[in-house]
Amino acid sequence: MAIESTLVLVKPDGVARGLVGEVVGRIERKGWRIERLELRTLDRATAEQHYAEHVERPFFGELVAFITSAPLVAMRVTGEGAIAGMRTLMGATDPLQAAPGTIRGDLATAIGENIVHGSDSPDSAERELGIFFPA
Ligand code: 3AN
Repeated sequence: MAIESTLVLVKPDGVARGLVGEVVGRIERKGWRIERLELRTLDRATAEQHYAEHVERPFFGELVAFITSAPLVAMRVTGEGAIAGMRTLMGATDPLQAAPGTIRGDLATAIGENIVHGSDSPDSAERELGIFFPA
């Protein structure tokens, strides 16, 4: 497995619930490195660019409204197998299906407020890191 970088977001629900430390702690204890970390409120254009693959989905408007509603924490996380590994640490998209021990399985109940985002492939990671942390 290669050293990879992925984009992780603690979404507005996670920040509002005081779960930034919990998510950061799990990433650090896993052994990955946090190379960039920023608290910011997304503007609409950036949010639409980030979620471009979901533009046709019925929940797109809701998704953009939510992600721009309050500050989030964006991170560049780097380490062995970090892209797929972060998805495992997060758990399934629907927190009620997510395994215990995962972030979503332990800490969330609603699919629209599932605390974290992590890039789902090397291509997504490159695209999303370019949006949040352009060189
Ligand atoms: P993941 O975040 O696990 O990669 P995606 O990419 O399928 O999941 O969905 C992106 C985000 O869209 C999810 N994190 C979730 O907040 C939201 N979402 C996904 N499916 C639904 C749905 N059926 N209703 C409302 N929001 C959804």
